[in-house]
Amino acid sequence: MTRYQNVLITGAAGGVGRVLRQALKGRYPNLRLSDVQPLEDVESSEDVVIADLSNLEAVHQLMRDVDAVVHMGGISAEDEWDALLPANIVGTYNLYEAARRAGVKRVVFASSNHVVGFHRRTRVIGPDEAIRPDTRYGVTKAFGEALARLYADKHGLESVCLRIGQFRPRPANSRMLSLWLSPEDMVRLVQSSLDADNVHFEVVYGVSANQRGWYENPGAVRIGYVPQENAEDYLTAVQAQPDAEDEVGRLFQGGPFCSTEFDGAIDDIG
Ligand code: 15L
Repeated sequence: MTRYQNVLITGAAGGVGRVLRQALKGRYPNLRLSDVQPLEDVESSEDVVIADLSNLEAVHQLMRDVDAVVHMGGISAEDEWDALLPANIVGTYNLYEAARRAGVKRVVFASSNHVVGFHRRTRVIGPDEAIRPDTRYGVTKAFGEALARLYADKHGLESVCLRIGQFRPRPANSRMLSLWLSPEDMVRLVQSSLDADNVHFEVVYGVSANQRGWYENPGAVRIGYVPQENAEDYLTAVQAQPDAEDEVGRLFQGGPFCSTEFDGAIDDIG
């Protein structure tokens, strides 16, 4: 028996969204799928709503009768501020505000490892470590986490913020030996986030059980997320890949996101 009857997935046409669309079908009696882009191969039984999250009125419509939201919508990489502002800042605000007004119980928010990307790879960090965004994109995800905390504390709207590592079918480079999140573990993570009891606000690192992981993950234990896959099982294939990391990227957890537009001083980044 699942906790929620009516679950909304935003960003349902994206890479993660497509996997969740299939995996959560049938598990939650009424699944609403939304994206700004059209979805492929829509079945007559699917409840699909095309909506731009930067339009508050559209988000209110989207939220009708919803119990829980899996918010995967928005831009998922570094971009110009003019693009990130409506998609990730205004869109996430609209989502939380509409959820509050609609009486939604829980939001699962797709945050990112790029909230903490400027921590060095020699460190193991937990959810309470200082945020160190490595991009404007990372800043928008930190904003989303702050918003989630505000709505949890002020309005009792529960949130699980997933600092997703690298979601890929298989690990394909050395950074993924620490950050890989397999599709099957992604599904486990979202199901645990939706089904867990006693959630107020959690930050959970969204990674598989990687031997070289960089995270302490007490939130994962609290929500009952038990990853099953380990990037180390693909070590030979990863080592066969050319090393494409640059001087900045190889030092920091955020990798190439740290290198983008970098003109700082490496030694000043503690
Ligand atoms: C992210 O946050 C992105 O959404 C994803 O596409 C990857 O690029 C990943 O980070 C990464 O760290 O490589």
